[in-house]
Amino acid sequence: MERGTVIKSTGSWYQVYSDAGTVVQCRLRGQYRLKGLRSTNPVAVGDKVAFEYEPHGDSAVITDIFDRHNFIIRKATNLSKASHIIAANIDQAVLVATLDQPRTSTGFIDRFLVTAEAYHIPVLIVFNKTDLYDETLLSAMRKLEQVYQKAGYETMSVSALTYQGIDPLKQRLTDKVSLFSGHSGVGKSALLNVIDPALKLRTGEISTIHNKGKHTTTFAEMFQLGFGGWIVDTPGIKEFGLHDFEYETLSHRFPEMRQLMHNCKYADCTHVHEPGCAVLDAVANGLIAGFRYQNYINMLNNDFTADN
Ligand SMILES: Nc1nc2c(ncn2[C@@H]2O[C@H](COP(=O)(O)OP(=O)(O)O)[C@@H](O)[C@H]2O)c(=O)[nH]1
Ligand SMILES: [Mg+2]
Ligand SMILES: [Zn+2]
Repeated sequence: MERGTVIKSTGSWYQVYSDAGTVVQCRLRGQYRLKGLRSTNPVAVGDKVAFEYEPHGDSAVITDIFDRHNFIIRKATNLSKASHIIAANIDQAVLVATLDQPRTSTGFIDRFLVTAEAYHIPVLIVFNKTDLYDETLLSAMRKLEQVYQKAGYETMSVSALTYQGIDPLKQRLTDKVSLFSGHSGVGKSALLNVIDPALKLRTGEISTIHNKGKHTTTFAEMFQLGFGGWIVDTPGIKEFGLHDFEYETLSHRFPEMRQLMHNCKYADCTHVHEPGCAVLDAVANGLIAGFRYQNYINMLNNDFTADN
C-alpha cells in the first residue's frame, strides 16, 4: 500500500501525487461511501489517500481515504441537499484584494473571512497592486491592515508589477497547501507567475468566458510550486462557496466579537439592540471597527447592496 494526495479529479479518474513524488492515475474501487456526509464526490482534491497498483499496468486503485482536516463544499445543485466537496486539507486561504482597479469591498472581504472561519481555514489577506496607490489609498490600506491584524488575520501588501512584498509572500506559501481567492482582475495569476515563473498562467483573462462550457470547471485542481507547496485552483468558484450564513452563530465568526460576547448581559445577545451589549460598547469606543460591525449587520439583514 502506498500513500499520496489527490491533485486532480475528473469524476472517475484521480491524479494522485504519491509520497514517493510521482503522479499516479487512480480510480476508486466500488462504491465508496462517506459517513455522515451526503456528497456527490467521495474523493476531492487535497484528499490524503492510500492506493494499490493494479497487477497489470501503471494505474492504481484508491483503497482508503484518510480523515479530512477541513474541506470546502458547495451544494451539488441549487435544489439538492447533496453537496459537492471542492477541496480538502487546505492549510490556508490567500484572499487577494485590491483598493483600486478593481476595488475590493470590505463587505466582500468580511463575507469571505466569515466563510473561512466556518470552514476552519486560516486566511492571509494580500493587498495587491500597491504600485497603483496614491497616498490616500496607501493610508486606507494601512488602516485596513491594522483592523484585520487586530482581529487576528495576517495581512501583506504586494505588487506583482514591482515585486514589492513578493519574497515574504513566497515564504508564507512554502510547503503549504494554499487556496488562492479573490475577485477576477485582482492579480491572482500575475502574482502566482511572479512567485513561480514556471507556472506561466494567463493574466488579464475574463475567467467566466474562459471557463464556459467546460465540464471540468466544476473540479478543483492543485498545482505544485517549484520551491515547495501547492496552490489549489477552483475554476468558476472564485469566491469559494460564500454560503448561507448561520445567523445565530454569525458573530462567532468575527474574532473580535467572539472575544467580547461573553461579557454581554444576555447569553443570546445578537449585538444589535440589547442593553448591556459588550460588542456595541466596543464599537462605540472604537475597539471594534465601525465597518466590520456594519458588515456584520448587513450580513444579518442579508443586505449586500450597501457594500462598503
Ligand atoms: N499595476 C498593476 N497591475 C497588476 C498587478 N497585478 C496584476 N495586474 C494586472 O491586473 C490584470 C488582472 O490580473 P490577473 O492576474 O489576470 O488577475 P486574476 O483575474 O485575479 O487572475 C492584468 O492586466 C495584470 O497585468 C499589480 O501588482 N500592479
Ligand atoms: Mg487569473
Ligand atoms: Zn452583545
